Amino acid sequence: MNKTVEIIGAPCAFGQRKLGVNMGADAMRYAGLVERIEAIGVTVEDKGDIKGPAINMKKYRSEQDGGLRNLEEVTEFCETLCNEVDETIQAGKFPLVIGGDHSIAMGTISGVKRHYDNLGVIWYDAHGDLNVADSSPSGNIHGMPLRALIGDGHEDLVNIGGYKNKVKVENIVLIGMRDLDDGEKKYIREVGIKTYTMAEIDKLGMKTVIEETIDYLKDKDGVHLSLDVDALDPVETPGTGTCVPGGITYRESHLAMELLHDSGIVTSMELVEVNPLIDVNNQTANQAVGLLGSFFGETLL
Ligand code: Z70
Ligand code: MN
Ligand code: MN
Ligand code: MN
Repeated sequence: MNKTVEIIGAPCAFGQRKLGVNMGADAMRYAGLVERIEAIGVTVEDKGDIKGPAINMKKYRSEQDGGLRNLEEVTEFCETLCNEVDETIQAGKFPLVIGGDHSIAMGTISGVKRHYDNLGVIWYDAHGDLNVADSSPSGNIHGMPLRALIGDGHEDLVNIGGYKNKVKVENIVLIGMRDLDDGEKKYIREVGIKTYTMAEIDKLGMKTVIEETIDYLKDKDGVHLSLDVDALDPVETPGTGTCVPGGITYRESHLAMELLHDSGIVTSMELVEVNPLIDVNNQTANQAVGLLGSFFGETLL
């Protein structure tokens, strides 16, 4: 990485119901994130945390907000984040957003997309995050960000940053899928999103999955990597709110980060859903920092 990496903390928990994910950014700082990237010889600046609305976790799906939880808070958080990310890219720096729950991707990518006409997105996650209110089993907005970025869902979410249609379906690669809701499966098949479920990862191996992903996105003018730690297997990586067994290993994830680093195609990144209150000895944040080390060019020899 020859650019300065600018860390933006996004302590948002409004996209789901488990408090603690708002402490994910600090858990990664405590795990040595800045020092780890500096040790590679990359310049890092920590911009600190986005100032969002005060904690106020609603326990209900609001009829008024189309069955969504904390719509106003998520929207406000994402609007602020969008502008911060925009500013970072304008300053010629690489934005590394650390969450926070995955609803923040609507803020990150809305800011990123202002700078690219044809943005590719890698969604490394157990989940598709492709719900709209009607297909959502939970009303949790962290299950909806990718769909809102495509242009479907509540108007407030779709229009974050003051414009809509940020991500084209043909520019997305889903990796790690193993907990898709029925409406999401139907949608993925209908519009034909490039998808690597756990079955494909097992059959092809992570090396081929990432090589094919790089090849698929190589002509885009920018690529955003959105890494939800729940893509990883909860036996190794338990500190996240929606654990799904049968996931990607820490070691496979390292390989993915190393190959993406070597390709040089990724132009922005976020790492989300680390929840230190659910974790064991901060090991999930430690692993997240390890993966970020590999992503920014750490080598074993
Ligand atoms: C489910 C929903 C989800 C993350 C869980 C789960 C969504 N599909 N996303 N954890 N990061 O409620 O929409
Ligand atoms: Mn600012
Ligand atoms: Mn997610
Ligand atoms: Mn997930």
